[in-house]
Amino acid sequence: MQLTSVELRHITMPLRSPFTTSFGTEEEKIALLVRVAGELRTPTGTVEVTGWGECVAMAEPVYSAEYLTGAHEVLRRFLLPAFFRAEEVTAETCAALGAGVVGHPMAKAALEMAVLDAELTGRGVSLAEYLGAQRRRVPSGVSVGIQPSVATLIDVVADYLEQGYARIKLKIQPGWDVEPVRAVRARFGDIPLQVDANAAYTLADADLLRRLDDFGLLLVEQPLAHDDLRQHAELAQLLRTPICLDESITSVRAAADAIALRATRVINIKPGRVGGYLEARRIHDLCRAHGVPVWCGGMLETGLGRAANVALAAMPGCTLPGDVSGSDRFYARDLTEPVVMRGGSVEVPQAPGLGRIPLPDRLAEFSTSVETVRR
Ligand code: OSB
Ligand code: MG
Repeated sequence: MQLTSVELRHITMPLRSPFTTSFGTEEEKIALLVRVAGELRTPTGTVEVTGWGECVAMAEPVYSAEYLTGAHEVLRRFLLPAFFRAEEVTAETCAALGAGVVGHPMAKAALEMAVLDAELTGRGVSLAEYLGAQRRRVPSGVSVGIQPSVATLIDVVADYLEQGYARIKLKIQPGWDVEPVRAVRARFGDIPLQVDANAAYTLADADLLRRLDDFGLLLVEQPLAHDDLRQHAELAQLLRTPICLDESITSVRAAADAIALRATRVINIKPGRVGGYLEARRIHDLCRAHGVPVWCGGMLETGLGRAANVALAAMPGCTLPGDVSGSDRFYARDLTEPVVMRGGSVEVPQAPGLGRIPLPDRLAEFSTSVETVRR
């Protein structure tokens, strides 16, 4: 397609409850939506198409170096001019068009997602079909933030288990690790359980982390810093619990290095963190070839990104439940028709494109600013 205009829209949505990790507390969801418009050449002529992307950069650079207004700036000043200069933009050429910009995978991913949505919608193909996803439903895991007390945690986990969630992930940090895990195991028995440290430990904490081995966890996610690949490899020698990397896996090359170094036995794929769904698919394929289980991570996406993640989670190598919970885990009212978790799973969207579009009234309600950039 040839791009004619791109809208950069900021939205703010209330969260049902604050979400606390080792890097801070989210009180509300702030997102940057990218809407591309262009002309798509098809065998029967040229059609006008539009597509939506969601940037998962957080308001502050606490999970990765990117942050939302920075992503907006990179898109407006550097990526969009390069994309507007191109005669032809396809999802497959987005990475090359953005290659002159170092880093900023979340900004790039949002733009690629919008181009992909426009193309797939124009051709009547669903993202699931495009990715080669095979399942109609995927198991739904839930990420549980750090709670004010163990008693509260038990209530929160009990509620998610009652709703049917297929796997529980507990956020941990120094001072909130062995005790909450022990309490959840003691209360709920042999449920599928894993933990996520968001890089809050160092190798000096190996003895403490080894105590988690007593609890039969599926995995421990990103215990050490994002650039501590070698240290993760050393830690892996000391733990029985499989290490799963999240923040460290920024590309298919990083994934290959982590596997080769034996720094990770499982990989969390987040399309935003790796520059888009195409790189996400390459990581999936690499891991599958190496017998490394993968699962789809989450970044508190609105229904737009959530539906797209469900399609990724339906790929054959995603053999562990992802952080693809129902919309109502975070939002009383989502931006789109909700993603619904029922009986521990969510349905893979089959509609053309991402499978969801913003509801016009919700979009108007949640929007805080819109900038339109033209060719
Ligand atoms: O580390 O997986 C993470 C949310 C924001 C930033 C980082 C992470 C998370 C989650 C997933 O834990 C939450 C979700 O979208 O379900
Ligand atoms: Mg994580």
